Amino acid sequence: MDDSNSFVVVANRLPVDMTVHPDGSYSISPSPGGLVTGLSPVLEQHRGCWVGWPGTVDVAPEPFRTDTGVLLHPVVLTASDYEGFYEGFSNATLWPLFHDLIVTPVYNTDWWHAFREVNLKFAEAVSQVAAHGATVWVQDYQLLLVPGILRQMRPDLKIGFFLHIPFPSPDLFRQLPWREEIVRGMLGADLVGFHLVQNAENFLALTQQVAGTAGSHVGQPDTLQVSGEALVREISAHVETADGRRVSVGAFPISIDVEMFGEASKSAVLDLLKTLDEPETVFLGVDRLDYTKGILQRLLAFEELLESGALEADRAVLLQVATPSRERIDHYRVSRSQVEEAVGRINGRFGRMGRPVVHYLHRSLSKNDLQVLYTAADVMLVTPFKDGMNLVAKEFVANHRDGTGALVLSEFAGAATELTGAYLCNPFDVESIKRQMVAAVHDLKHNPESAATRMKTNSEQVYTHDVNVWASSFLDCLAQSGENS
Ligand code: ADQ
Repeated sequence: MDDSNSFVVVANRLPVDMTVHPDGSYSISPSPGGLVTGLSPVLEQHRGCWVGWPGTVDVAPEPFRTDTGVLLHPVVLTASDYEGFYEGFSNATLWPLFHDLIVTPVYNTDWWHAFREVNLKFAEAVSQVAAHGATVWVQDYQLLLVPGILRQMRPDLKIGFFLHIPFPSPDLFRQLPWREEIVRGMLGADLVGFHLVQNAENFLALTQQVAGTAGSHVGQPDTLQVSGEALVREISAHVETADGRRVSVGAFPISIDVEMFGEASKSAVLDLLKTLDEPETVFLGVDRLDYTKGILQRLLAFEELLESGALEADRAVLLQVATPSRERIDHYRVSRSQVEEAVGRINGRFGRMGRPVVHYLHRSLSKNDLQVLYTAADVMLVTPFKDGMNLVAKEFVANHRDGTGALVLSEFAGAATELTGAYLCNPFDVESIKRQMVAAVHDLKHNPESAATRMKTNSEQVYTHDVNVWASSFLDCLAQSGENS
């Protein structure tokens, strides 16, 4: 067997998009997203193998190796798997539930059955490719049942699970009609990892509350110990499962590959600023178009600041890049039309011919183009209602290691626990976003030293805690898990 298979990552999506052409041929291109951004460098280093869905229904290419040496093992999903498992249970049940009910989750038994079936498919695919005793790293909320299924199929494997989105408080999680099955699925892992201590604590509390894994079945977890300075890494507590295994639980805040986000080419930045008519202040938003990201709220804040005269339409522009996402789900369609209506309205009210105040792109950009935007921006707006971490915030600050620029960041983004030099706002309160936008612009203009100190604090944090620190702290902890059972 290929020695890559001693390290296997399994995620809903492969790090590529596959497009099938009318003549039956297909093409493959890299696909953006937080998970891909976080994991690609790690797999490239390990020359590991990635099991996942290639993004087209009913067909999948044979396993193949990427240019960077990662072996990709596609899993075939049918159109009905996609609807029930992905659009349904993953994104209309779990996603809103885990993001604190920003929209109401739908509980649908058919979707749950599809979720179970597809988790079984993924587990079977891993079971076929993983070498004896391999380390398997299961990613994210779409595969919550995979650790439990794999544990039964392949007790020889070392299994880690990492959740990329928030883990809600037990009071919310207990709404889920299939809560016991999900918790038991997660406890199939040797190590369950979250971004934040709060997420890990929610999970630990839940294991004691949910019938079937609680009380007599599960021992008291250890208290989470914080090791290191203000921030939490490599902390862990343990849960004893009904079958007497010891599952470690910890917090591992994900980060970025800083090498990829140095400053952009000066001439490309100057060209962009010229195209924008040399504004005094460039605000920037970069998100998947998702209702959790608070894009509309930041547009409203910008609009109100123009209306009140706190910002001048001749001097400020807002660039908003929104990657198309989950477009067949109602709430995503509604979000998109609200955002696009607001962009049109604001430009109608405050733009001039040839000089819009909001520049809006609804598409993915290359890392190079993103870098140009990050470097050109004065104030980055990251205003999610809830976000596991938010890598965009970290990418922006990595780009401003020289201390230029300012970050306005939601206090409900996981990144807020680490980026202590950000201008923190409450995205549910448009006044709060406005206040912090104004404070950031004011400091950049009138208090540049303080602004630079704040930005350097942020970038220092990201440069000293990059994606390699995240991956190696999780994998070291996984290697040690079970040793003291
Ligand atoms: P996401 O919700 O996708 O990730 P985020 O962490 O911001 O959110 O990652 C988005 C990634 O996609 C970034 O690397 C960004 O550069 C890229 N991206 C966004 N818009 C783009 C565009 N228009 N063109 C090209 N690239 C674009 C989920 C969780 C987060 C968590 C990550 C990682 O929701 O909370 O931080 O996983 O764990």
